[in-house]
Amino acid sequence: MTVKFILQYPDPRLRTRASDVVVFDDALQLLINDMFETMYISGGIGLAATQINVHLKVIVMDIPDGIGKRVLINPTWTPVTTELSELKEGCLSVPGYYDKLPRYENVMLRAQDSSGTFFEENASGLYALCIQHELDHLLGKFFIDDLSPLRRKRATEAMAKRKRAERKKL
Ligand code: QAP
Ligand code: CO
Repeated sequence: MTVKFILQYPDPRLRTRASDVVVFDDALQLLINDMFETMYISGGIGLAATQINVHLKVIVMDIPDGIGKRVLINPTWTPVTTELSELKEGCLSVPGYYDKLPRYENVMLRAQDSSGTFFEENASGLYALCIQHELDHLLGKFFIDDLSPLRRKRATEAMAKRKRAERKKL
């Protein structure tokens, strides 16, 4: 297993739209393993292949609160209720920045597992939020895109501060 480099906002490669997975082979299994390894080392709960510069519809998650590990291939979701969530979200590609966005509290997930079998699942709370966040990555979208200019400025400043701190370490 290999820990991959996670692209950092505003890397333009994060804007790439992912393609469907059509072959469920050993290479896909290797990619999934590397994604879990990369996510765990970085202390994340969700990672989209886009973030390691692989532009396929593959997401891994390990959600606390009893949900656990998930592999989502070619996923889609639809809202189940109009209720919105109030949770803060973060992103391994924008470390150190957390914010609340309007997200659905309940969604229906439809995806394939690592062997290509379709499954459907009702998701709520943190799991539903993570699905919506990670699916955005596959579309080349980003959780800070829709923020007000003021909050986006805060996010950009948090990233710049972190970059300065990293340079000092070298
Ligand atoms: C997406 O994000 C998510 O800033 C997954 O310094 C997050 O795993 C969906 C992380 C929250 C729903 C709720 C962020 C790690 C991890 C950071 C992550 C950081 C270290 C983010
Ligand atoms: Co993210």
